[in-house]
Amino acid sequence: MSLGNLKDVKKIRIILHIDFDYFYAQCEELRDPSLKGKPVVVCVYSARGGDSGAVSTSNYKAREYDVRSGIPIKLAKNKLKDVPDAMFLPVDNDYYSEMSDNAMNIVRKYTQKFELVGIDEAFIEVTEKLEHDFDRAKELAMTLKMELEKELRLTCSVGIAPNKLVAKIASDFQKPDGLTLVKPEEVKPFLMNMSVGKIIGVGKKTEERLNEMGAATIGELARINIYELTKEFGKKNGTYLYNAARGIDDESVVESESITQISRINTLKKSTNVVQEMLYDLQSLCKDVHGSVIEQDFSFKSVGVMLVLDDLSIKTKSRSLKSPSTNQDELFKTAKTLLEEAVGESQLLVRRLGVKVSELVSSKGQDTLSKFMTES
Ligand code: DCP
Ligand code: CA
Repeated sequence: MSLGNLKDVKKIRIILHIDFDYFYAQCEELRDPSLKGKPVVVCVYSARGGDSGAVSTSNYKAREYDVRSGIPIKLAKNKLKDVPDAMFLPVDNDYYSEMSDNAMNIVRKYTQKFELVGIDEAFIEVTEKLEHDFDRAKELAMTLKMELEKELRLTCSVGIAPNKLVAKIASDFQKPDGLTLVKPEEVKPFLMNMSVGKIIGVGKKTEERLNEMGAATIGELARINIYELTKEFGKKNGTYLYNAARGIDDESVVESESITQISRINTLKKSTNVVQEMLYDLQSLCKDVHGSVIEQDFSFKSVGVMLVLDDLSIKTKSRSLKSPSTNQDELFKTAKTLLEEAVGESQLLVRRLGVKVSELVSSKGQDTLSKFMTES
C-alpha cells in the first residue's frame, strides 16, 4: 500500500447508528409479556377525550395492519376492528425515559464518542478503538446487541458505515433486530436503488420535488448536477443533497453530556404496600445499580427510589449522602428508608419499583464531565 493510501485509510471513520425497534411498544411488551404476539398500539390521547389523539408507535404485528406512528387513534381502531386481541395503551413517557437511560448507559460503555440523537437512537464512533477495522466493528455491534438483549431484553437495529448519513440508512435497512455493515467500497452500490426519502432531512415535500426532477432513487439523484440542485434547494441544501447522493457526509459524532444517573426498575411479582414484601426486589435492584456504578468507576452522592402505583401514578423520593459512596450496603439502607417513607405516604399498592443513584463522581475524584473531557 502506498503512503497516500495509508493516509486515506486513516481518514476513514467507523460509525454505528443504533436504533431500538418499535421502542415504546417494545417497552410495553417488556412490562407485560402477555402483549407479545398481539398488535400493540401506543397512543397519545388528546385532552378532548374519547378516542381523539394520534398513534405514537405500534409493534410490528400492528404494522401488518398498516397502523403506524402519527395516524389518528380512530383510524387505527378501525384498521384493527376485526382483531379482538389488539391492545391500545396510553403513552408512559417516564417509563420509556427510564428504559432509554438504562439502554443508553449500556451503549455508552462501548466508546466515549457517543451522541444521543433521540430517546431510542444514538451514534457511536469506534474508529480508533477498533483501529479502522470494519470487521471488528461488526463483532462489536453483535456483542452490544447481545448485551442489550441479555440485560434489558431489548432489541435494536444497528447500521455500521463510514459516516452518520449512511449508518442511519443502514440501521433502517433490516429492521427489526437488524445489523447492516456498509464498508466504504460498498457505500455507492448500497445507496444506488434506495429511495431519496431515506436521506436524513429529506421529508415528503423534498421527496416529491426530487421525484418530479427525475430522481426517485439516490442513484438517480447522483445524476443531477450541483447547479440544478442548488438552484432548486438553495446553496446549503443543494450541496448537502449532492454530497448525500454520493454517500459523502462529514458530520462528526458530537459527544453528548456524560451519564448523570444510573437506575434500574422492576415490576413486582404481586402489587403490595408492605415494605417487607418488596425487600427482595429492592436488594436485587440495588445490587444491579451498584454493579453498574462499580463497573463504570463511579461513586454516587444521591440515592432515589421510584414507585409506580396501582393507578399508574409515579412517586419518587431521593436523598443526598454526606459524601460520595461506593458502598452497596449504604445504597440499600438509604433506598430502604426512602421506600418506607414513600409507602407510608401513600394508600395505593406499589406495582413497580425503581432504584436510582445520581450526582455521580468518577472514582478518581473528578466530576463525570471533566473526567470525560480530559480523556477525550
Ligand atoms: N414517536 C412518536 N411519534 C412519532 C414517531 C415516533 O411518539 N410520530 C416515538 C414512539 C417511538 C419512538 O418515538 O417508539 C421512536 O421512534 P422511531 O421512529 O424510532 O420508531 P419506533 O422505534 O417505534 O419503530 P422502529 O422499529 O421503526 O424504529
Ligand atoms: Ca426506533
